[in-house]
Amino acid sequence: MTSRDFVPALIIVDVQEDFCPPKGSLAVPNGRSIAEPINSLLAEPKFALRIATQDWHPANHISFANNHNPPKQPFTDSIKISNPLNPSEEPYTTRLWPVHCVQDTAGAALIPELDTSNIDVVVKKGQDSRVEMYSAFYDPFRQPTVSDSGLADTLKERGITHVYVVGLAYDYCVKATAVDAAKEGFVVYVVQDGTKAVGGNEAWEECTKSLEADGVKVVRMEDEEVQRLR
Ligand code: VGL
Ligand code: ZN
Repeated sequence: MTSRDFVPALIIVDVQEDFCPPKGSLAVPNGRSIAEPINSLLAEPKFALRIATQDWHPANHISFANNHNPPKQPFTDSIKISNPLNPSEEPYTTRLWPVHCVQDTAGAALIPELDTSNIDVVVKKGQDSRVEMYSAFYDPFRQPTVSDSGLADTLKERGITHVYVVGLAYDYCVKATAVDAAKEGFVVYVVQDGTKAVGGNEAWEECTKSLEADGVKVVRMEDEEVQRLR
């Protein structure tokens, strides 16, 4: 690959009913409003690959507060989880959520405002009940990885060099996906017009700093990184 190669892919993360007002169980404020900028990105001619992801949980998923005994409070409570294949390794604390994006339910559907006609690949993630999976690539465990969506292989097979990430939510699945894409060696941009945060302004600032520290550039629609897609 020479430095002049530009083979961009678009990854649209979890633009699903449960993450959008008015009825989503884990609605991100103004989540539905990102459909318009995302549709205009989808129409950019230079994308070699347009991917949508869906959070796609079994009903007994570990991230649902009511699956714990005694039941826990969504949003405020967290639990310590460790690698189900290697329980002494890699424990970390993860936040619990309301039931959301259960496989084959209306809440798991992509929102109808999204123009899905030129989406090439749909990646389903979070299907293993034992692990949380914010990233569209894999769960956070490495000794070993428990669940891999195959997304890195898909991008590499197509010769992708640059990845543009949008969707929901900025401070969770968009962030984790963008950081893993950078670790996989792609040049990664998050287009801020195409994303919203669960945690409001404070979360927004913190997330932007942490993305930049991990080598992801946060850009806007009018910036040259987006304009070069025309
Ligand atoms: C997400 C919380 C739980 C996301 C998914 O798509 O950002 N957030 N599951
Ligand atoms: Zn989820």
